[in-house]
This record gives sequence, C-alpha cells and structure tokens, in this order.
Amino acid sequence: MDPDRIRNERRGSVALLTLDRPKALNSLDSATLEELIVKCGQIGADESVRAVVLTGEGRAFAAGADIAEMRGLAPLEADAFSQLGHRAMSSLEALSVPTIAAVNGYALGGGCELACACDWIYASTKARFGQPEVSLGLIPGFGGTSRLLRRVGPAWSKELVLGGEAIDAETAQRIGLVNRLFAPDELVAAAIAAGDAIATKGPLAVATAKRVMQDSQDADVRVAHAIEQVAFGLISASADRNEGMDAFLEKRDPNFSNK
Ligand code: DAK
Repeated sequence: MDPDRIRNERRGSVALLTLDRPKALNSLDSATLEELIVKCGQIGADESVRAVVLTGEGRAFAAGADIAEMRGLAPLEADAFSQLGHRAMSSLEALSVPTIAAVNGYALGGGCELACACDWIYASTKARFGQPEVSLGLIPGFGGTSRLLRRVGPAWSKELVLGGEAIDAETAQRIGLVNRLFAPDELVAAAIAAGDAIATKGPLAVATAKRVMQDSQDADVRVAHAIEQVAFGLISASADRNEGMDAFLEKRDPNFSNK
C-alpha cells in the first residue's frame, strides 16, 4: 500500500494536515487529491476539531499539480483530473471550521490554488506564490482563475495567471493574498495558535458566520444582507448565544456547548 501522502495530526482542538511527499515538492497527484477528500470527510465528522491548519513537509507547500502524472493524460482523463482537483478543493472549502494555509515554501499552480481554497493564508518569509501554468502551455485547472481572482482582484490575478511569474512572500502579503508573515520556524506554531484562539469562541457562531460569508460572497448585496439577517435570527435560537451574552454580563468566561 502507498504511504500516506497527507499526515493528519491533532494539536489540541486543531487538525494539522501536512502534505508529505517532499521529494516531489508535495506536488498534487491523484492519490494526494483523493486522500485530501477522505481526510476532510474525517475532519468534518469530528466535532472536537475547531480549526484546520494545512502545511507542507520540506521546502514546498505544494509545487503544483503533478506534472509527470498530467503529461500522460488524454483530454477526458485531464477533465477527470481537473474535476478531482475541484472536488478536493471544494471539500476543504466546505469544512464548517476555519481552515488556515500555513505556506512554508513554494505554492505554485495547484499549490497556490490549494492555499486559496483555505479561509486565509499565513506564510513563511521564504514562501513563493505563483500560477506558472502558462509556462507549461496549460491554464490553471483547480480553481485558479476564480478563487485567486476573488481574493486579490482581477489585475493581480491576471498578472499572476497570464504572466506566469512567481511573487515573493512580501508581495503576496501586500496584495492581500497572505494575511500575515512569520519566520519559517514560527509559521506552523502561529497558525495553530490562531486555531487555538478560535477554539475559545462559540463554535456554532464561527460555523454560521463562515457559511454566511461563503454563501453570500457572489450574491447581490441585498440577497447577502437577507442571508445574514436570517442566520442572525437562527443563531439567536442557540444555547451558545445565551451563554455567550450571559457570560459577558456575569463577567466570566463562556462555556459553549455547540448547541
Ligand atoms: N510535479 C511533479 N514533480 C515536481 C513538480 C510538479 N509540479 N515540482 C517539482 N517536482 C519535482 C521535480 O521534478 C524534482 O524531482 P526529481 O527530479 O528530484 O525526481 C523534485 O520535485 C525537486 O524539484 P526541482 O529539482 O525542480 O527543485 P528546484 O529547487 O530546482 O526547483 C521549483 C523548484 C518549484 C522552482 C521547480 O521544481 C518547479 O518549477 N516546479 C514546477 C512548478 C510548476 O510549474 N507548478 C505548476 C504545475 S502545473 C488541469 C489540472 C490542473 C492544473 C492545470 C490544468 N487540467 C486537468 C486542465 C494544474 C497545473 C499545475 O499546477
């Protein structure tokens, strides 16, 4: 049996997923993408997980889709590969808990698309981001033309996708692709600390706020406001909402029950 391509370790309330094929710079082959779908399913079924951190072993986060595997694909197989990649990115995106990409090195092509499927990105000062597919005569195939554009806007996403050149971590932060930069040896701990902080908040509230933002991001603003209003009403029926406000008024820490 093939060794696991993704390690899934618990750090308190945080699931730490590590892409673990460093000899191939964690490039995303079918087996990795299928494993990501399975691991997201396991995490989604485990209520004790309150946040996910995704990182890479070695000097890459992920250097793209696996070029060696893609080279042999006939058009219909390439379509199936792209669909598999989309399912993998969507299963990460659909998790109800916050997901943080801790980008430790190269995040190129499918690797950058994978980072963009997380809720936000922290990066090492050594990270590099790019969509170099045009250098290979390809275009992005795992959502790079859509998620990146929503994150950094059309001008930068066009420069990245059409120009094909990578950018450094400081530039990635400046254009809003990366939220925060850390020294390489502090990156994963910082992302886990952010997950730990989320674990102290109301779990239903965090999940509901994430869902509202995801479901309304492409909606007309009036529809987005309506989705928020309905969700605000629903969350007001939760025990956690009463507990959170009671705890504030009684000057104590809340004890949330996810109900
Ligand atoms: N795939 C397969 N192997 C890769 C790889 C990749 N993306 N990136 C690196 N490797 C492998 C190298 O072949 C090498 O293997 P060995 O020769 O040791 O066996 C090993 O990792 C170390 O890489 P290097 O020797 O090249 O290391 P360097 O430090 O010299 O260079 C690098 C690092 C990241 C600059 C370089 O490896 C590089 O340029 N890598 C390729 C980056 C890239 O072009 N990424 C985009 C991939 S394309 C679609 C579906 C999906 C996609 C598109 C369409 N459809 C179905 C339509 C997605 C496309 C992509 O992501």
